[in-house]
Amino acid sequence: MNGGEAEQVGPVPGKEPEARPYRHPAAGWGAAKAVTEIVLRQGEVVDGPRSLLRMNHEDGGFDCPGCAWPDTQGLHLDICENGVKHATWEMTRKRVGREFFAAHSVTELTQWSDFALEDQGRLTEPMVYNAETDHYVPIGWQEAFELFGSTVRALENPNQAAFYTSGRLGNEATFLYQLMARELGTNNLPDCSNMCHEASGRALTAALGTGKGTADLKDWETADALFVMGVNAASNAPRMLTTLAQAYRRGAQVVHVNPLIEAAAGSTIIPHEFTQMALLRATRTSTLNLQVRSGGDMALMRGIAKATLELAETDPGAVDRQFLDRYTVGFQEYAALCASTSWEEIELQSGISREGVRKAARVYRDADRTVISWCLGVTQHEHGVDTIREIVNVLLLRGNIGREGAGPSPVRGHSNVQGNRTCGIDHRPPAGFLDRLAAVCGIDPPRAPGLDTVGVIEAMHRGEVKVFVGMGGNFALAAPDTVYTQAALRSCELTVHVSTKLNRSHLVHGRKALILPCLGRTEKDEQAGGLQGTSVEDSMSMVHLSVGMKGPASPYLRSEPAIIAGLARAALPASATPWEWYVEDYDRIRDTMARVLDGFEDFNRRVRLPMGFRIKQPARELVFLTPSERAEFASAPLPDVLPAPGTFRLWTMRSHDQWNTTIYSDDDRYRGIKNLRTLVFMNADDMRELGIPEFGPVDVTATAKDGSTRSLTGFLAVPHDMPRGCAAGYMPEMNVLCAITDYSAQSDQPLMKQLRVTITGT
Ligand SMILES: Nc1nc2c(c(=O)[nH]1)N[C@H]1C(S)=C(S)[C@@H](COP(=O)(O)OP(=O)(O)OC[C@H]3O[C@@H](n4cnc5c(=O)[nH]c(N)nc54)[C@H](O)[C@@H]3O)O[C@H]1N2
Ligand SMILES: Nc1nc2c(c(=O)[nH]1)N[C@H]1C(S)=C(S)[C@@H](COP(=O)(O)OP(=O)(O)OC[C@H]3O[C@@H](n4cnc5c(=O)[nH]c(N)nc54)[C@H](O)[C@@H]3O)O[C@H]1N2
Ligand SMILES: [Mo]
Repeated sequence: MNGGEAEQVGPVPGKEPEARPYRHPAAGWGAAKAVTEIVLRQGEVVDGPRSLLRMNHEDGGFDCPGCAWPDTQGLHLDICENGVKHATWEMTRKRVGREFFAAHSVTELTQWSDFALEDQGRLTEPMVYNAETDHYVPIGWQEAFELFGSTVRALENPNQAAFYTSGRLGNEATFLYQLMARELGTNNLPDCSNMCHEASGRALTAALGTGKGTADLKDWETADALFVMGVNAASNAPRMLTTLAQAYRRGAQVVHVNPLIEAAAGSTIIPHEFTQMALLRATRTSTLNLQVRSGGDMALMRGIAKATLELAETDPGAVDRQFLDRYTVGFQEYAALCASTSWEEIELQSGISREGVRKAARVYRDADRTVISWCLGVTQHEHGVDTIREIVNVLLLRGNIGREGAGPSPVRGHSNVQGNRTCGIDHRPPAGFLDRLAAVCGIDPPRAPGLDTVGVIEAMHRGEVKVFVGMGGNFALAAPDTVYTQAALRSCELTVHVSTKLNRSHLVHGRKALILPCLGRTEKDEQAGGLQGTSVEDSMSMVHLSVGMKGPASPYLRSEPAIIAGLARAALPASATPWEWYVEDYDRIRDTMARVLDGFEDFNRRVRLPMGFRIKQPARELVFLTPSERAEFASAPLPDVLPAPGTFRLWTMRSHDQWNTTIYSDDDRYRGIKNLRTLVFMNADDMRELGIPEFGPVDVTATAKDGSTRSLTGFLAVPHDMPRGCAAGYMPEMNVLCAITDYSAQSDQPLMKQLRVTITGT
């Protein structure tokens, strides 16, 4: 698409919305067809496919910039439809250069759809906002750095700056970025993880003394039971489908817990099994589906624990007494809590009958080894931390930790979001990390906690944060409370975005604004010391090197480490940190990281091993870095998750055809939706009761914790198989509904899966 003909997101004029149940296996030919269309649309007929064959290789090539699912050894075609979409989106031949910005004012561009903005192609050179003409105009790299440097140097204190990270950033750039922030004197390091797995980190740290899951892909491949909770795997972690299908074939149990029966809870055609593809032969990816109510996961887990403990009265093998005695604390209290939680309460709060809960408990009891995994359906709730601790309680009962085929396994989002945290993106950094950073890097890092995503938005609003740097991502759209967040960004003195593509955040800018275009992960990164690779960490703590294959989209692009070094030198002219020297050869950054970060010893050698290396995890070795030095049971009360009469619990989620704020089309294939994003999924009985017909227009009004309301009008209601009292729709269109004050007291995560709404026909 070109010029001003913005494509509408939402009901498309002339295109009829469709909603039909999807009755086919996930992946397979539908996915293959979608891949072909995407590749052709991006004009990548020649380089695209050849580069894709180098994705996720064990002996080089680049890491898929899509999700954080780990790579499989020896499998050279383990790529998925959505990974391909994601990589080709970056490899497009379209360019958005200075002529484009000269032709369109910022005010004009704000009228464009988000799809149209990103669809202009790759950014090619640094741009600065000119307030007099309301256009972005070219600026040299050095001048751009100096604009940042002089603005930061003029701040009254460093906490007036904030440094956001989107989870794509490689480890080496991550390390330099946090070093710059801390050398400046602030821990204001909000990141996208504040919106996705903050709850997981907090719960696992409290229970097990590690912020990450302990299970790896081998464990998934050897477990007797896999629980998959609150994740739409077929769209958001598609390579998990292969693991689930293989689990089913070897006779393992696969239990899906989700208010929706998502495509992964059916069957799949494994994409690299060519005979399966040819014969359209599908393998099941589920043995049990439990349609919990929104927020009902904790009650379900409590029920599984209760049933397991009941079994243990006559079946001594139901719980692992030795493990409990040797490695845990708090079991007696938890057992008493399970006994005193009534079945009625468990049924009511989970939305699952006691027979259903007992069935799941039976699966759990009969499995020697169990992995429980989860994603946003569990984390983005008020009680996300308590729910994950309840998951760990269940695992502890049967000693499902510290051995093969078992353990907790959060499914992370962005391809390096886990690595970002490991390498120092943390607004609440542990003292030990800061001590080592101080000793090795010779800086005096601030000790006071910094601001997270929600905190930064509020501080910008109050005028306390004046410089916002976005290292990737699309903060203006991804963050909650769109109107409030955008006003906050506009009140800044300077906004800086390091990006590959044009997006909304560039248009919602401060008084001064920079767009700094960077190399993508698919591109060659040449520095003085030769071709550089950068490392990433997947969902399962495997760290490996990613090396780009393609020539850069423009000769003026710089790598993320180089851009950070330029910004740092300008803001800290007298810094003793060898910024320029680091950028010449990333091995030098890695050598420093090896001295600062736990588990990164001998980093440069180990990262070059065929599959990289796994960061050692104490909890995996049954060493628990908790106050009691044991795994700790939690005994939290069950929250009341029932919607008040007349209201719904609404969650926001992704369609199959989007990557967070990047929307590829208005379709959501596995949920049977075509040509529609401004929709609300509802239970058919709820719609009938409210007199709302299929595709009937509705108003959705959310009431925040503080009583304030936010509305969307003219969304179309679509009946879907889901529990009553639940409703769902797409992010980021629905982010306006999520008040800035609505974040979890346990994790500070915005309640993106727990909006209290009324829905009325119009
Ligand atoms: N193609 C693609 N891949 C992606 C992304 C993308 O946008 N596109 N985003 C990446 C990122 S950053 C992340 S964090 C992950 C997100 O991966 P997901 O967590 O799959 O993301 P969502 O689309 O928000 O889907 C949430 C799921 O939770 C379910 N759910 C909602 N409420 C509840 C509940 O109360 N209990 C339970 N058990 N389930 C519930 C929803 O029905 C839905 O299936 O995916 C990553 N991968
Ligand atoms: N309502 C609601 N809101 C949500 C969520 C939800 O479930 N519901 N989910 C939340 C979650 S889990 C997340 S992770 C956030 C996502 O929040 P973000 O990570 O901030 O958003 P993305 O859409 O992933 O960012 C896309 C942009 O990243 C830039 N980009 C792409 N590749 C690169 C690269 O290699 N380098 C750099 N520097 N830039 C690049 C491009 O310019 C692109 O426009 O959204 C959150 N918002
Ligand atoms: Mo995420």
